Amino acid sequence: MNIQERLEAYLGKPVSQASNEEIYGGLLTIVQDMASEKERTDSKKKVYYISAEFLIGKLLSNNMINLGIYKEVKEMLEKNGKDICEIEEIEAEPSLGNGGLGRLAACFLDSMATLGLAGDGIGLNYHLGLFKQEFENHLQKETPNPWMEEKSWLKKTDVMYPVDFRGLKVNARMYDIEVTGYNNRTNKLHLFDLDSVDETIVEDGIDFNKEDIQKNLTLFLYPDDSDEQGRLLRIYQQYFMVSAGAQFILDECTAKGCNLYDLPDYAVIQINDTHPTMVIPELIRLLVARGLEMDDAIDVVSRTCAYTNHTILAEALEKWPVAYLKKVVPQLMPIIEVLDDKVRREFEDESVAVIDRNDIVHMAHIDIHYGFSVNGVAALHTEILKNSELNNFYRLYPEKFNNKTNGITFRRWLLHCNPLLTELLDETIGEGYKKDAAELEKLLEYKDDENILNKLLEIKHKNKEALASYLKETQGIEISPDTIYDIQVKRLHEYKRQQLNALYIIDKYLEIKGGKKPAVPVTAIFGAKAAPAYVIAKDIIHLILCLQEIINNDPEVSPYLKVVMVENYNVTKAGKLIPACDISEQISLASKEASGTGNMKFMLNGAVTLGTEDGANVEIHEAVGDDNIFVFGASSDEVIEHYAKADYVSKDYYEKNPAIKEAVDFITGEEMMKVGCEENLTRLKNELINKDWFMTLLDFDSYKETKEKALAAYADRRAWAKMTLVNIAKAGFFSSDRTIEEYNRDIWKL
Ligand code: 26Q
Repeated sequence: MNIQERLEAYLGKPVSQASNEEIYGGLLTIVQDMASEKERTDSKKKVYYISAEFLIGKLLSNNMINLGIYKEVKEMLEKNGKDICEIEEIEAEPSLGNGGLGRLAACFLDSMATLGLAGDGIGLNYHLGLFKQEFENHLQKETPNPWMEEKSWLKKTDVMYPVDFRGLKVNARMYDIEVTGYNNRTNKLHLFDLDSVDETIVEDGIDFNKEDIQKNLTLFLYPDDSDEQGRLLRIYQQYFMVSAGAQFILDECTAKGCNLYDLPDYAVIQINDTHPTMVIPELIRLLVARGLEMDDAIDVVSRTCAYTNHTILAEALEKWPVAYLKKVVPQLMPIIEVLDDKVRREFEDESVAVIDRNDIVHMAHIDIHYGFSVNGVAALHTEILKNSELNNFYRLYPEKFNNKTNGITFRRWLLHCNPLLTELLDETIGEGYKKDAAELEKLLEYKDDENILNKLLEIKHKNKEALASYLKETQGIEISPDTIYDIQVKRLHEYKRQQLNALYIIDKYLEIKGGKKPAVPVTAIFGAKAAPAYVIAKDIIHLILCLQEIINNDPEVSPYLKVVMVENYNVTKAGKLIPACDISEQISLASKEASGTGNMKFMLNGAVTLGTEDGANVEIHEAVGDDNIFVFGASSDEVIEHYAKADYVSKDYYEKNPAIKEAVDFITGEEMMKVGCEENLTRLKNELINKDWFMTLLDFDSYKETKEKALAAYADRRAWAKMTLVNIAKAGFFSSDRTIEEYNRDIWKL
């Protein structure tokens, strides 16, 4: 049976007479069947990538690409008067992650399956993904984000594990999602859930009763900061995940003949940041319960677990009060005490203790002492871990530390989201790059080829047109594809400095008002969710929305400058924004962005980076050379020194630099007060003048100067096309296939 016959057999009618919903349902079933008919990757040793987040995004098209049927389905639908894009729209996005860390986990699953490595994901089946963002009165409003519909990718299994909390026993049920590799076998993503979760307890917005664990355990994915009660619930979630996960791992391994002492020959557990760290004491507990001596159990687990660090922001390193752990998982405390004791007997240094003098458990310290590998996610990040943030540990265990620069899956971030560019690449350099990303370099041979350069410009223009119509349809905002699309999309955080971009926009607005018109008009596009409890981040969103209102409605300015804040930025929207981008804004304060992965997606799609020497930007800079990137700002060494000396005073910049003063004052000026909220804007302005922890004003001049250079460079279309080409050609290193090969070579050794 071909696909059409298969689909019609399912539908019981011709494709041409079926609704988009029916076709979606049919395709989902067929793809699921095809995936489960595929052979599973298998080997004695297996990776368990355990993570509180898997930001997998919509799966239909991705799976069809990986199974090699996308083109056939697309053409079959066309023949029957149907549009594959409209069918994609039906699928709800599983937003089971906050941002970079969760999306990385999803890219890694794709690459492990593609490379034929036995590697399963273990996580949680949140009923509601990261909140949906709506804009109301220029403010972010959060609403629930359900994704599990009648037809979804989840397969309910009969696999259940008991999980004990203080005074409460529950059962974790395993759900599976098939992970298809590109032209290869499949792996699985195992998501644990509780049968008793009750979605009706969600009240107004995203509030809910936090007491009844049976009803709310896997109800929500936690946005990256929350209140007291929320934090307690995080411990419940984390333990639920690791306890069920650990039991599952032990079951699988013993079924393959593992005698528990040889667990490291059967399993390697990659711990994605500290969220799953309790898997270490939990595994030890389970091994002891199965008859191992404590010391043997600790030794076995220490040779099985490896830890990835994704952040150097001190406030993001998880620390749990002993009192909390006692309240939720008292059975782990004796083990954590033994782990602390061993460390204290071996090392005098208080700073490497597991439990500190204030009775706080440092989760990362457990990972480092009791795991065999510690990795950072970009070269600079790993150096900072070794030389400052985790230096005390590096001196104890230099051999454990290694770098694994992040990557992205080209199947989603090129083949799926940019079919025009994919086609051009296929015609120009062949299809080898789809399995061996380094082959993209073949494109360099064409860097003076007029024909290819023109085609790159044409493709970008078409992608910009497509984005313009999408934004018109979804948000009623009109933008012109003949302007420069300057895009900053990522979570909203002060360190990522959307506020720096906003200050530049104010400065530009004032210049245009003063009669200085830019040579090429610019469209500044943002997309960002702020954690609901993160006040200043929400104020920054408010600022951008007010600027959008003022600037787009000013007939004097809007022909030269427009601002768009895309609502509810998620994986799906990323797929539409990234291929249309000219300038990729990667402007975090140097030393703060561990890696970034959006920077890689933009580069791969032919955008030119405007960025600081931070995270993987440093490696992008190295790859493309000085001529194909715009770099600005204080270096990470300078920034680290400012923090050490505490000598950065933002007020000095505000008072001594008239352009800065004017832009900052504008935040609470007359125009803004007409559309915005005084409380929010005043708070934000004061924050910038009196604190500015992430040194926005320090980098303002250098940002402005470099951004002007980038905008001017755009005018020379041929030279710009060449920069675009070099960026695409050099993006191969940033394939997650390369990253995963390195994990396997250095850590997993499958
Ligand atoms: C912590 C406590 C309570 C609730 C939530 C959290 C929480 C959740 C998510 C803390 C952190 C995160 C996410 C962190 C993250 O996404 N880090 C990013 O990881 C990317 C992949 O390595 C990097 O590219 C980014 O630089 C890094 O910011």
